[in-house]
Amino acid sequence: MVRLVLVLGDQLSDNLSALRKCDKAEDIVVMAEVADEASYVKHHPKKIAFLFAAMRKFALRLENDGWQVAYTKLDDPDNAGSITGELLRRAEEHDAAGVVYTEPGEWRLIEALGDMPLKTHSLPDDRFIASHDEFDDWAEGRKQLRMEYFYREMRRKTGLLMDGDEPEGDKWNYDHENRKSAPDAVHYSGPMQFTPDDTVKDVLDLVRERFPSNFGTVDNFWFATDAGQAQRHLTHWIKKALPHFGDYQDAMVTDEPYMYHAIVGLYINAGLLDPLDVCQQVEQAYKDGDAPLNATEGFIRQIIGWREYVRGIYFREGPDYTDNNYLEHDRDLPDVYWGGETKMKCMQQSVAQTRDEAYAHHIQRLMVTGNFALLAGIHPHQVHEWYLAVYADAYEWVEAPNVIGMSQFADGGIIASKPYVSSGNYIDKMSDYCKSCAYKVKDKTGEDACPFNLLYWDFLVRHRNRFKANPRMGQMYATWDRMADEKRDTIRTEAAAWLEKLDAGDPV
Ligand code: FAD
Ligand code: DLZ
Ligand code: SF4
Repeated sequence: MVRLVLVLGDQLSDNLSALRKCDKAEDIVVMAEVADEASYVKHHPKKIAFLFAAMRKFALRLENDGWQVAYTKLDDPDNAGSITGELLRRAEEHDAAGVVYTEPGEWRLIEALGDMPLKTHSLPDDRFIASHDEFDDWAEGRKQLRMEYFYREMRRKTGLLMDGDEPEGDKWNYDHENRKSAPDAVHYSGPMQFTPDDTVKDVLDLVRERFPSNFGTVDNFWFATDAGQAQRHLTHWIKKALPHFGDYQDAMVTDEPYMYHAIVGLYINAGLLDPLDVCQQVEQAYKDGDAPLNATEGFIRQIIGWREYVRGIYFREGPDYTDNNYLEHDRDLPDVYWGGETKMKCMQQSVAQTRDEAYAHHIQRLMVTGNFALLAGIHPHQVHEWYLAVYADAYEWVEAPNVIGMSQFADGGIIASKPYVSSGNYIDKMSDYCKSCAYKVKDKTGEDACPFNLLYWDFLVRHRNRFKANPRMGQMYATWDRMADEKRDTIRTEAAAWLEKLDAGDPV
């Protein structure tokens, strides 16, 4: 009897386990643009357009390869509105025996598929390097789940940058070479851009019409929307930007949204690029003498280290992970995250490029928008929903550990050994933003004082009981204790007044 093969919007890979399991002569692929997936958060219009266009092209690719594909467009009058609704409709239509699918990247959907009144067969998503069992075996019995040690296992498993049993260059990690501050100029014109073809144009019209009030725009859409384009972009980046990726990985420059970053997260996460293959191509550039070791190792660590590690945490921690709120933060996400007026140049830059491109690089996400949310005490679930909505590469399995764990410390330290907080000093060191900011980064108090300076101390003092015993934070508390009483009072009073303005919706 015929089986349905579900292919989700972020499963657009030829070697997907569900496709491998089934028979193109007999079984039917089901793909559907559905309101439920498009609106469980208010996704950025470019993210929706990217996925719908890539889904439509992938469906065509499967058909050309001999598959029968039942594809439902968003505006199809018979569209059931949800993945499970579409599967039930298609099962009846084709009198199907059941559904085969590759495990989705979100508990919400895993649970919904498991509850369906249909025979289901879930297969592991083996596009990842570590299986759930491998991650759990590694994690079992460890007091701290630090990424670095997991990463070394992944190096051994993949053989990437290995010289026998030893790491290439005798060191596992070259991170200390990857912290150069903002360069005067960026010598890379950014990711390869693709002119919308007819498929993309149709989708852009649909998204404009159906999601007019979502934060962001589809104007100037240039993303790759099939595997061939994504590979062309990757080849271009390896040649033009990889050599500088390491050096300026943490740097931020005004009106340079991409720096030397790869802009491959959206393509890998949707299945257009394979993570191991990407790393092997990058390793080859190093072997050919075209990229230095610090850049190559730094990049490969992000993918086989961080990417695999956060996925492991997401599935290990279970569906309630996104409810964590260890620091009991309860402030509403302020308007500045939706483009509200602000004098803070770092926030303005990071949010504006997020609105325009559905992209911000790691340090902007962690040390600008994430840092600000943490210092200001914003409810982590609201922060999580913002990140899940606004970035083209965001799916819960990767976004939630980065936001709830790494950025907001809402999981109480499963991922991070201390909260990623900093005063304006760090942003000043790593960017040129402060030079043209209305606030003064050197001012610790006073009308023009950088809000990160005020909020940094306020955060530490508010949470002193939680962090005072953390050996990595002792020095910060010692500095606070050495300050004159009067200065400490001023900082706290001014921080409270600044937060009051934020809450009142006044431009900050
Ligand atoms: P590059 O900087 O060029 O890095 C290369 C690749 O390494 C990325 O494409 C990605 O696949 C991987 N990578 C790097 N860092 C991480 C990380 N911390 N976790 C997982 N993979 C990583 N990444 C997402 O893919 N989706 C998200 O929703 C997401 N949300 C984030 C939220 C916060 C608060 C933070 C701090 C980080 C988040 N990241 C997320 C990780 C990282 O910021 C993005 O992967 C990266 O910015 C994507 O841009 P890029 O492709 O240019 O990456
Ligand atoms: C993110 C997304 C969106 C916006 N729309 C769809 C869709 O219409 N159909 C679909 O199959 N997938 C979509 N996705 C991706 C899913 O939300 C994703 O598969 C789950 O969140 C699991 O990662
Ligand atoms: Fe951001 Fe403060 Fe620098 Fe302004 S002075 S850009 S608010 S860190």
